[in-house]
Amino acid sequence: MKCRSCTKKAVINMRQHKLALCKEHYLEWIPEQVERAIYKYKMFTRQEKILVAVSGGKDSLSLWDILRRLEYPADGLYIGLGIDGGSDYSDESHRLSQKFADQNGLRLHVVDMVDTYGESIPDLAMRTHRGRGKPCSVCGLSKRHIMNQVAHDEAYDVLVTGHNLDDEAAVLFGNTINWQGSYLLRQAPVLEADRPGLARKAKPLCRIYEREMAAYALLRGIDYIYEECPFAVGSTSIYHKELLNKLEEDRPGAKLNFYLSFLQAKTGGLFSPEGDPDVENIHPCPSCGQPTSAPGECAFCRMFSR
Ligand code: Q46
Ligand code: ZN
Ligand code: ZN
Repeated sequence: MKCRSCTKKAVINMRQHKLALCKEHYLEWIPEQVERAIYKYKMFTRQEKILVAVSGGKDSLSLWDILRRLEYPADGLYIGLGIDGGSDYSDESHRLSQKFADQNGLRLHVVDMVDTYGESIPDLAMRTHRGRGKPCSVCGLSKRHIMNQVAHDEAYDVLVTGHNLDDEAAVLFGNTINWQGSYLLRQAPVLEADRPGLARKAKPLCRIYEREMAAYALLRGIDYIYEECPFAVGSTSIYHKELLNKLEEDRPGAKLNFYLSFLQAKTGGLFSPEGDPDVENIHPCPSCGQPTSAPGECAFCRMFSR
């Protein structure tokens, strides 16, 4: 297969976009897509102070790389969770985050749970008995708290995370099958800092497939941690990702469509019927008298008056 932009051999075929690209054009295409999302959702500008949460994984390190290439000045924040899991998960992810920062002359803030709060995430979970043996709720809570704290103390305008489309679609799927109304309302590519002490949050990779991010990291030669956090194994969100991958296999683009249609529905007033143009414009059809939101005659009458 050939690259769509030149005649070289394509390194990736994205069925969902009907697009195949060579290495060179792919490495240009990804930052362009990210730039578009930053602009479209008004995430941040080059004049603002940006803090990227990095975990040592492919998404966050690639995001940092992309922001740098797009000339957005961004510092990093690494949170040491103290998770070992037999593979020194935390130490290794710290090492790779620091290595990336050093290689690129970037500033990395490091907050270590044990050094700063005296307890690792697994120990904290054991002591507080939250989450029945799984430390994820304690972990999520701590990460949110620390990210906000650093953003506030160091006066960053925006806190940026490497959530990709697969992450966002899985969260959306979970929230939808449980009809978590308030979570659905708050799920967005950018969340304004609507309370004092909270930073604006943005997810510039929200429209990029996980597979596309893995290809980017690989082709850019970014050294990242391959293992997932040992506590992620068997999680509901991974199960939801697998379900969505099955859907995507049969219907390329289904994941992207699921997420983007949700965003569109939200702006269109899905959660507030007052703002819904379909509800607001209802009037009796001048021919048959049935209520309709179509301009002029209802769709049925229009069909017969043609
Ligand atoms: S929440 Fe849970 Fe993750 Fe924390 S304990 Fe690991 S899997 S890192 S995104
Ligand atoms: Zn090409
Ligand atoms: Zn507090």
